[in-house]
Amino acid sequence: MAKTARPNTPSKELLEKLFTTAFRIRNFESEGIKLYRQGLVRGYFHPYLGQEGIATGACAALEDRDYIASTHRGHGHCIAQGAEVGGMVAELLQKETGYCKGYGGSMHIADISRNNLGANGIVGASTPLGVGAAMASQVRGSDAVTVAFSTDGASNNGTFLESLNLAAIWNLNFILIVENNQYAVSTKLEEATRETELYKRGEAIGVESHRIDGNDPLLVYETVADAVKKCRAGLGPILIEAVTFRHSGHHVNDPGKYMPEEKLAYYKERDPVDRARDNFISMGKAAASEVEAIEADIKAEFEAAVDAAKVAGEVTVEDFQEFVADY
Ligand SMILES: Cc1ncc(C[n+]2csc(CCOP(=O)(O)OP(=O)(O)O)c2C)c(N)n1
Ligand SMILES: [Mg+2]
Repeated sequence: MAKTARPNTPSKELLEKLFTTAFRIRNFESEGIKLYRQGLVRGYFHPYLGQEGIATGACAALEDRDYIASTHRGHGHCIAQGAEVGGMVAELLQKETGYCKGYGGSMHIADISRNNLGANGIVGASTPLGVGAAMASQVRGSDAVTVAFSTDGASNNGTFLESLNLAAIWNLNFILIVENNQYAVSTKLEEATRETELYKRGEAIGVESHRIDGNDPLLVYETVADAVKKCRAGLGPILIEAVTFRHSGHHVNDPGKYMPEEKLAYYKERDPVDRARDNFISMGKAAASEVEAIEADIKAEFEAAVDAAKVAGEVTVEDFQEFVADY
């Protein structure tokens, strides 16, 4: 079950990183939604608001050689893995300077240069994709670890267990993080399964599994750091169920009326971004001026990204044909 012990005193550097990443994701999502409302973003947009602690903590525990595979709610994973906000905003605005030259949009941002295998629209796909990457690392003789971010909805999907089982029998360096936000669109988890403690799915097939508070970025970091160490020592794979809740509906056009107000209030009181900020101030002894400067820089970074994307070139069908031919 949940781990609460704090193995080491976190460094100020780590606390700053966690706060900076969590705030950058929060700002990207809040401001991105405004761009969507202005009609500048086409397609879907699934906000990661409320879940920032998971991507933030997990990716902070990884080294450059490690991989991630993401979901349809992927902006946070991408940012936490170090992506350029400029390329992400340009992708949302379908500009040629975007990560996928504007052809992918919100649900397909991949950043191969940082070993981010990308977001995708197929619920549950991150698990087999991640297991494939972990297998490739093993074949190459690398100790790289792959983290697949997955979801409560995907946990009832066949590939979830099939892939995790393969990772287990092959002893892959694979960490499956199940972001249990308790809903798949408007379907409550307890309507989708009898067993709502999802870490037990891993235990059932002999995989070390944990259930933690996903709204605590430091706890996520510590749990994933420990899992990474175990994987590199040949003790993988490991499943981590991170319990959380979205702050909004399934996507930007879903008002989320089915989400109980009391529950939303409960999770908002345990806001992961506020927790990262509080930790930075209390444990990291950060001054208010340091926090304000970080927030101002991140806001300015996003605004500059929007300005640049607005004047960047639009993609064309001819470019698309050439782009596809290149690959
Ligand atoms: C294989 C597959 N089935 C169905 C869908 C339609 N769909 C899109 S999102 C979603 C629910 C997602 O819920 P969950 O997996 O818990 O992720 P969350 O949105 O909560 O992050 C569904 C069913 C899909 N994209 N892919
Ligand atoms: Mg869900």
